[in-house]
Order: sequence, then C-alpha cells, then structure tokens
Amino acid sequence: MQFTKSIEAFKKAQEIIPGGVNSPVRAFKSVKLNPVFISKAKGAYITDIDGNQYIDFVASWGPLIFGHAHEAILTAINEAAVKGTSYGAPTEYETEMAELIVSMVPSIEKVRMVNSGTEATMSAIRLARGYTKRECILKFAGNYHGHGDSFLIKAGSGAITLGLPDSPGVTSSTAKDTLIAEYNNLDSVRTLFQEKGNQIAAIIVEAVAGNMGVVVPTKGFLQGLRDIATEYGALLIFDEVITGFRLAKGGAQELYNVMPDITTLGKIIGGGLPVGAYGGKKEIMDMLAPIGPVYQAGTLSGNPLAMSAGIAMLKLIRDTPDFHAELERKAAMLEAGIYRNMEITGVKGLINRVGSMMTFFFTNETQITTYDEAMKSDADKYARFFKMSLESGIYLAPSQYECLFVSYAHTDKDIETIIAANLLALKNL
Ligand code: KE4
Repeated sequence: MQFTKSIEAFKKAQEIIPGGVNSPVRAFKSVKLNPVFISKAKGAYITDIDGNQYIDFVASWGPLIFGHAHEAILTAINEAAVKGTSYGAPTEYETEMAELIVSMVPSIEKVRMVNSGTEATMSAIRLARGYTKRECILKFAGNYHGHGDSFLIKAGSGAITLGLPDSPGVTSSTAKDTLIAEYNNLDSVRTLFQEKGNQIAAIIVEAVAGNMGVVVPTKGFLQGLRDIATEYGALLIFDEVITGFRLAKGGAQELYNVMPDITTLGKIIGGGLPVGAYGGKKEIMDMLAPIGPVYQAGTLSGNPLAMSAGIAMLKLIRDTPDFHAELERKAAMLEAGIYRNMEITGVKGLINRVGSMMTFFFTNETQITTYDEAMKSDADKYARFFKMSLESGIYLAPSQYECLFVSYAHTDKDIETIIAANLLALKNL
C-alpha cells in the first residue's frame, strides 16, 4: 500500500486545521502514522484517497451499525433534503424520533434532541444539578463523556490516547465539583457519597465502558450504582452514546436490566449525521425550558436531515429480524478467531467484549476490569499491530483505548479476513 496522497493531504490540513484534524483521535498520533484521508465508503468498506480499500471496524466511532451509505438512510436524507435542510421550527420528524426512542429505551419517558454526545452529557448534568439543586457530579476514571469541562478530569478516549486525562482550560472551580471514582469499585463510590452524598447531583457512567478500551461492568456494579444513587437522592445517568441501540434495542439498560434516571444518546441515533439526545422520567425532563427553569437550546437540534437519517436507522434496528443476535454471532466468531491466533503465536493479550463492541488488549493481565489494569496495556505493541492491520486492509481504531465495532454489514467472509490478517500481524509483532 502507498499513502502518498494522504501524506500530502495531511501536510496541507495541518497548515489551517489544528493538528490537521477536527477530532484529535483521528490524527493517528498514538499509532505514530500519517492518518489516511478517506474518499468514500459503502457497506463494510472504506476507501482512502490513495485508492486503498479497508474493511472498516471503526464505523465512524460507532454510528454506522448498518455499514456505510445504507440505501434506506440515503433515501431518507434525500427525501428530507429536497424539502429544505433546516427550519428552526418544530417538525413531525422530531416527534417521530422521540416516539421511536421512547418506545425502544425502557427508562425514557421524554427526550430532548441535541447535536452531539457532548451536548447530551453536558445538558444531562446541568439538568441533574437543576433538578437536585446540588453541584457535584461523580464520574469514573477512564470514562469519556465528551469534551464538556466537567468531564475532562481523568477522562478516557482521546484524553488517554494522547496522555492528557486532564485538560488545561478547565477551571479549578469546575474541577472541584467533579468527583472521581474507580470503575467496577462500588466502595470507591460509597466512600465519596459518605463524604459528600448530599452535594452529589448525579453519578454519570458508561454502562459498558468503551473509552479505556472496552471494560465490562462486573456483576452487581450497575445495580450497586442504582442503589447508592437512590439512597442518597442523586440521579443515575447512563451515558449510552456508544451502547445505546448497539447492545440491545434498549441499550445497556435493557441488557443489564438497570434503569437510570437520565440516559444520554448519540452516534447511532444520527445514522451518521450529527445528533445527540438525552431523556428520562417526565418529572425530571419537564424541568427543561421552555416549561421548566433549566435552560438548554440549539439552532440545529432536531433538524430534519439528522432526524430523517436517525429515524431510518432506528427503524432498521427495530425491524431487522434477529439483528442483535446476528451482531453477537459475528462478533463472537471474531473473538474466538483472535484467541485462536494468540494460542498459535503465543502473543499475550485478552479481549473484553459485549455484543458487537470489543477491545483486543495487548497485556499480560489475566483480566481488565479497572482503569489501572487497562493502563498497563502495551500501546506501542498495539501501534505496531495497527500498522500491520492497516497494510493488510483492516481499518481499526488508531488507539489501544477505543473499541472495535462489528456491524451488520460485515459478512462472515469479512470476519474470516480480519482473523487471517490478525494472525499475520501477531506473527510479525
Ligand atoms: P461526541 O460529542 O463525540 O458526539 O460524543 C461524546 C461521547 C460521549 N459519551 C461517550 C460514551 C462517547 O464515547 C463519546 C465520544 N466517543 C469518542 C470515541 N470513543 C468519539 C470519537 C472522537 O472523539 O473523535
């Protein structure tokens, strides 16, 4: 493979865009490579501007669970676009989207659309603070909830990838209101509540963590959070921006049968267009302007293009028979193949997986259930693995601390291809 055009394009982009990218993880910094610039994608495949084609396991970081340029989604966008792209006035698209979300996500009675996962989580904690009249929020080291100031303390995703878990620009007065606990450690949560329980507005958690690599909630962890929040009168917020609609029609809350007070959504509900949402009980959501005092607004919130794409996507998920079972089958096939490859090559590692989201950690640990265990992974080995995978036509997340996503568009042959490429890469690590 050659990357001449991407190298040129990156050089040019860096002159006028900070780091040459509009989101840091795309810069391929932690895998020490020039990022590939994409020209097109269809189904499970993505093509860069040098004409190299890859099987895509990033899926635009999760949204494209049916693969790229799905006919039903393109048709929906086109039908909406010819009638105008945004009105700044209510449309029936928004009501239809809200009906779909309420019908599929068990804890949501009312929902507000925004334009990104970050906007959803920022708004959700403002709502929780307004509803409880408390100021602190509790998050978990390694969890990433977007780039809102309150979250950029011990954050995951790009913040870990680039070694920047805390960000300059976040004021000390903001940071003091964010309490940090350890994922899968209920004692660390209980201790903070014993100290500051009556000041904590909400716990916000990735119900299945995807931003320190995949870390699965241990038995009782999510229910434990539910019980502690209820005991102290705090709200429980499930950040389901990744897991929503991916792990089940009703996301992680359906899979684990634990009901949060507020759920944040994004990615999949936009069908690849910019969308976020947050929803919960009527009593809480009715605190929002214009009926309540908690303010939140957005010029393009609920715009007809994003709504039409998201409605088409949610209907595909709702109406495709055995949709999640099929994702599970393919993802399990991939996991088994990689474990076979580790047996053959003697490479040490482990996979954390729930449904179609997984992470292959290069590690000597026998389990990874906490941030500290995840941080022991060998990011340099991952970088070498990433490069060999890319050159074999496999497009993975350019970071050890992200997810590999299996989509409905991946065929069994695609899974066999990535398993073969994985073996080749492990043999040459
Ligand atoms: P956005 O603002 O990027 O739409 O969503 C923020 C967000 C919120 N919550 C969770 C659990 C998330 O994973 C995200 C964003 N995910 C990252 C990748 N893990 C987006 C990729 C990027 O930053 O470019």
